Amino acid sequence: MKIGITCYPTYGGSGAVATELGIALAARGHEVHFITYAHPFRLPAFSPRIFFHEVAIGSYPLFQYPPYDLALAVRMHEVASQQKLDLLHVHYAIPHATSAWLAKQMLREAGLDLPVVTTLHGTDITIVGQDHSYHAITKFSIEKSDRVTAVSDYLKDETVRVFGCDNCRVEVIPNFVDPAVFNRSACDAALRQQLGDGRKVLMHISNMRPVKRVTDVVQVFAAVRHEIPSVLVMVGDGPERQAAEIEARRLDVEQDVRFLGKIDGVAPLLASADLYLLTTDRESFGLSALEAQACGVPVLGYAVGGLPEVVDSGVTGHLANVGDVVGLSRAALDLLGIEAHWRATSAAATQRAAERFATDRVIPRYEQLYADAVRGRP
Ligand code: GMT
Repeated sequence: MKIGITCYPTYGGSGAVATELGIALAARGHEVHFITYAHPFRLPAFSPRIFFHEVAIGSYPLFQYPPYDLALAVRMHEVASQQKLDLLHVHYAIPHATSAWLAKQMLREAGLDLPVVTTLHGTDITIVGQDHSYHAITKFSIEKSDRVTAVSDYLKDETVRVFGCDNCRVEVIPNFVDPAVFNRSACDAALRQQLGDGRKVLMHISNMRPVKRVTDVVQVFAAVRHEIPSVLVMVGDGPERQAAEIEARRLDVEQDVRFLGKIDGVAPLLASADLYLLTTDRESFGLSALEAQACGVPVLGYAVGGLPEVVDSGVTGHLANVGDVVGLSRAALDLLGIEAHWRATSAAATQRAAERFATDRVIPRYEQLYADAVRGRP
């Protein structure tokens, strides 16, 4: 098939999933066309059967806010007709599902039907879509999509609850991971040595928005650091990075916290970690938690949103109530302090990731969905 994919190209889970999906589809023989304003961060410079179409956003003195959603719709329309796309798959509803609907209407004028698949990822439903300024258009765009998927049962339920969609059948297709890439045994021992100097390595990866509660990560680390020689490796960047830095200074652990900034290839980093911390207060899935588990890294986080669908608390990690830093610290100390406990949890994490979320298990579900959408099957 010829598949158009639109996503945010910037550092974050929805862009990562969309890009990994495109790469996996191309590896299975499909032709994939990315349509977005910049090269997606996880996309290699060249891959067979993968093309990138940049969206140019015209400026004009009247435009205090240049209308990206319109420029995107124009580019979608152009790429779909020139490349004869079979289908458009948009990731993150706002504004991508709306632009896709516009492009679909424009193509209809030329007698073409372009099925649109929308994948809901998280804050497009749990935060931004609930903002009054976007609520009605988000609901409309979801209802007008030919197929809608959500990355967890939690997100599906939230979508129905928040939008009360009349016509939105949401299929849950979870995020996925390639166990050959996110693989602890492929870990570079030198990198591990460099990150931890023989100390335990705790890790967090995110775009550090307020929802991630990164100061909780630092607080858990400080409690661990008090008992066990360890370092905290913070990957990514965002508005809350400074708060995390200030918290590290306040707790007098700044010399043991390393901020690496945005790094695309996180597999070797995760494979060097001993514990992964994800303290979001409403994670719809937690892609980085899945990638950590695939690398045999036990995950500590909060038992909210879709994270319990990814992390089996007590088996592949530990989930506490939101804000229970003490509970997470205790769980971290138990895991790091008892070698046999860590080994069993690490093995269970790898197994769960491979058995439930391996790329080869999940991608055929998208292929089936696409085939049904193109055939117009319900
Ligand atoms: O929704 C967001 O916060 C942004 C989004 C992204 O683009 O980074 O992340 C969401 O999508 C990921 C991929 O499906 C999920 O793994 C994340 O859990 C989800 N983030 C949240 O729900 C906070």
